[in-house]
Amino acid sequence: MKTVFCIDDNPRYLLLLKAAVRSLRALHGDAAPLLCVYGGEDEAVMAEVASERIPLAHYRPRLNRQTLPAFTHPMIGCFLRLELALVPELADDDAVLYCDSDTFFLRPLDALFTAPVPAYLGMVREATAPFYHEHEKLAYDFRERRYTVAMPFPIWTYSSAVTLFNLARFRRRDLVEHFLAFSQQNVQYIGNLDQSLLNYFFGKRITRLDDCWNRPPYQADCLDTAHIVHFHGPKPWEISKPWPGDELRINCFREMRRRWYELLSKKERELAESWDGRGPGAGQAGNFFPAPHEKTQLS
Ligand SMILES: [Mn+2]
Repeated sequence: MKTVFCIDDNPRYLLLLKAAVRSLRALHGDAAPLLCVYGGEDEAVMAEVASERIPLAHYRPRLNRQTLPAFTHPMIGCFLRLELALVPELADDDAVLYCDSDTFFLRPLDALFTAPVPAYLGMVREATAPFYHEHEKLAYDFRERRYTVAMPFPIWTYSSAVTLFNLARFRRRDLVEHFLAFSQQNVQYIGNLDQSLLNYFFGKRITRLDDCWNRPPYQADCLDTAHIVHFHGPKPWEISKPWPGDELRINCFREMRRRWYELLSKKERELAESWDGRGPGAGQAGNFFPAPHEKTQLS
């Protein structure tokens, strides 16, 4: 099964991607199947991805600056993962493992790749309480018919940072087209962008994956149990700036940061260190997106 990453033009994503891919190759060999889906137009980014020998799919997403409202534009790259079933380079793949670029691989992925593919998609639950949304249902129009999606109350939040997509299922009976119509017409009602769209549309059809497949460094058991580490919240270089909300640089953060830096060259380390304390910047990789209905959301 391919491991798939999505990036846009933020240089921070590019460095995160390189580290993630190096950690994947360290565990699964140089020939580990993977793909980087790129939603931008910058030749320099494409050249850098190629120099790391990462197969690239240059894809123009349907959910883009023309079709989505302005408030989503700083984080527009997060929607790319929702369209993987339409990416031509994945046309022969029935299932893929999508990973955020702010992940890296600590232990092998075999158990995930050999398990039955989820009916729709598989994700890990976030360590937050279930909640009720102010909207009981959301609706969308598709091919001149109106459809209603009941919110899966109580809503458990699954993290979209690591998502095992059953692409064959998404392509059947226009499911991906329905989902994109729902996404485009409801993005203004949801709390946390791509993640809420997946959580609300698929709801109870989401297959829960074991926590080891998406473990944040601030969890005490991250070092002992994680197969995939996810820098949920502060990114590895963010050590001096106070983090809004809860302090998340605890438990395994320092150790995971150390291991992540080990994946970089000296020049790359200096580049990452230069980002500390510089603030989020446009299209930042360390999104902090305040959600109206959910507790602090961290990408
Ligand atoms: Mn993330």
